[in-house]
Amino acid sequence: MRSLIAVLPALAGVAMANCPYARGDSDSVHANLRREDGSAPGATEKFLEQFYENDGKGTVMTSDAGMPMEDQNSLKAGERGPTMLEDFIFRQKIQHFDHERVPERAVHARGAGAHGVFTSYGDYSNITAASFLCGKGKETPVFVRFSTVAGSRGSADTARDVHGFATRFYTDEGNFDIVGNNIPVFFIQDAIKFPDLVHSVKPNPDSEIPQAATAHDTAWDFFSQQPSTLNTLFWAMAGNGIVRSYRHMDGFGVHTFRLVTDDGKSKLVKWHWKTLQGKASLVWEEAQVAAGKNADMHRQDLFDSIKEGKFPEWELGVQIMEESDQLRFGFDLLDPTKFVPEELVPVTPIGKMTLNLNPKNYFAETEQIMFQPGHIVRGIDFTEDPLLQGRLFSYLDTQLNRNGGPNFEQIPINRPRVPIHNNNRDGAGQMYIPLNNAAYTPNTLNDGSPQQANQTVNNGFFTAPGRTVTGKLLRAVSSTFADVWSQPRLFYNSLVPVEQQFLINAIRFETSHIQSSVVKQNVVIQLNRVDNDLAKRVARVIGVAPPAPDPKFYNNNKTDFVSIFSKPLLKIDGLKVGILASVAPALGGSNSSLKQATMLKDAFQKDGADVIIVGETLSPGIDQTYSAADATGFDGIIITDGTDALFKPNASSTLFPTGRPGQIVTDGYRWGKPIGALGSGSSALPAAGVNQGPGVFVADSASLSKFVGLFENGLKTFKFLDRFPLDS
Ligand code: HDE
Repeated sequence: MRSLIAVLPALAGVAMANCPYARGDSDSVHANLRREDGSAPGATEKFLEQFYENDGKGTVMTSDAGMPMEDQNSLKAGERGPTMLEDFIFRQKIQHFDHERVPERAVHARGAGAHGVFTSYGDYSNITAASFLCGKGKETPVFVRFSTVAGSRGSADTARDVHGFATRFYTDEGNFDIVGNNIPVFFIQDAIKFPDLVHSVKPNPDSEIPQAATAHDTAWDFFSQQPSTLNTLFWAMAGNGIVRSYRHMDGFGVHTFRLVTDDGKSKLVKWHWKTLQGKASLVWEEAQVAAGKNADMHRQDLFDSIKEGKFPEWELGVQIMEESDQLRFGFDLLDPTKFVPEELVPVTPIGKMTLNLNPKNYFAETEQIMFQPGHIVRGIDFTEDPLLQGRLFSYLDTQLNRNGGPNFEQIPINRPRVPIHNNNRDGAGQMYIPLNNAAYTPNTLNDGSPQQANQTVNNGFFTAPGRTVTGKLLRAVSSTFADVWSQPRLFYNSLVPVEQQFLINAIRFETSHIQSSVVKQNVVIQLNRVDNDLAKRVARVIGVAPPAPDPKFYNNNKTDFVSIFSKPLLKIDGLKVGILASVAPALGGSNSSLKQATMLKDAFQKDGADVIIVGETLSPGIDQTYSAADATGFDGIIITDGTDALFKPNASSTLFPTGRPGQIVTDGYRWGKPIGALGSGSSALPAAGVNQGPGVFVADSASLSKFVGLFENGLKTFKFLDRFPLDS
């Protein structure tokens, strides 16, 4: 009795002390919920709160099984080892570490994601029964993951590539994913060719070179043997392949889908995400340098913008077409290598998406989100597009491979925001404790539950009732998919001359890496079916005979919706202005330069731009040194008054590599960025190779506010195209 009394308070004490160690302890979690930009937690945090682990502050280290312990030294036999097999603490820690990785995505391995909210502009029940679109102002939580395609998880963000734009809507009738890209077309017309496409663009099997690049023989061998790739290839070789940031690109569902009303009437649609920042792209050399200077450029841009409360936004729109329109436009709406020019079918905006919350843990959220085109909801349906049909298998299958078991929908980021009831059971990592012992349908022992749901009963998903499919079984491409050359030409015709030049330069760069003369020749044959001038300009550089025109392939069609460089940005939010100052008196620098830089910083920041003041040393007021700064980090560059000595060619100092400040200005100018110079700073321009002209803003220090206004317009123009020479 005595001993029991002695033990009980002790046990109670242990239990009390253990409380704060528990994962998800509520006080710490609430602290985690506070948003970095100061705004209130939204529906997403309220849902995820149950999964947030506390940050561990003030707690005691435990094993995974909850036992308080130390983990800094293994258990050894004697001071000088060896380690004991008995050391379960060592084994658990190392085993968990050994299994930290899951297979990276087979494609789209490199990416970044964010949470947000989608708001419907109206009640669209006249075209779809989808509940997230059935009310003006209706909000639905979303998670978006942007990506590149070919590179592995650690590859550089600015590799030239198609970009993924995958959106999960956590609707009140289940999860709906638009697993799209930033290009409205795809390389192939049948999913069975996807492994061929991917094997050809991935690094060579023997050397595993090159990383995240199509500039090699196998890719162009496939492209030229499979000309359905040409349309997507042209989009990717133009600015869409090297975007300024994820915020500055559009997204597309690519395939034609169906919207279906409650009473079963269907329309065909193409999904569009239109960036409300405006579209912007890098130039190739800039993208290449950025890959070395900041391989995380896009990931960082997204994370920082959201952290600073500059929430990126996109408008969701649909091109709405009738079932009878399938062959109306001169191509087949089931062919994913075709886009519908907006002149033919305008995009109807139906809602807005705002990304307003960064993940709290990259692996748990961004790495573990598992999208599927098969995540669909009532009111939306597939089409017979053979690429889409194949994707419906591939994504489900690949998630099983990545997760190692079938319960991946139970992972917090994948969980729907509605209760789940079905008879799927067991499997590795089952997170629920099912209580229904009649795990089959039909049953009487569980009152027939869970009940079935369909078009008329319980608001269930249903296939559009009007869909009919008949035909002989055959392995062949539809004859309605045959013309693969008109649309790359339409795309090419629609670019301004400098953009056409960029595209040609890109193809020249890529094809210059081809070793096989047969492949080079085949590439020129296909390019010539798009445009003879383009084919000749490429052929000249890669040593292939110039081809004769092949007019039966050519058209003069154009669309106004594909050029990137000819349109100004809509906002300057989150664009980076580098203000070059000098604080080292030995170089002629002074506090007045820093004072001016600070005044400029205030003015630009008020209008949404980010400002980085560059100086020789990280003294107060300086954000970055000349040792670290680079033109790839800035969308516009300004030289402050009194700093000209810094920009002399070969200006040297013990504080930065020789010539570095001037190189920043030279590169920024060559890459088309707005350049500003104040007061005597303007005398630095000629030495840096900057010619007066569009996008070069020179002012005296007395007219700062007018200068800021002009420079901000320059940021919106983004790239000054007259600086890029055209082939003569
Ligand atoms: Fe994908 N694709 N894909 N794809 N795809 C994958 O699924 C596949 C296609 C797209 O951020 C994989 O979860 C096949 C078109 C995005 O997590 C895989 C075919 C479009 C993402 C897969 C296509 C896409 C993927 C790899 C031809 C634009 C990243 C990991 C039929 C409409 C999603 C994964 C994320 C990812 C297969 C073609 C977009 C292997 C078989 C067309 C944005 O399942």
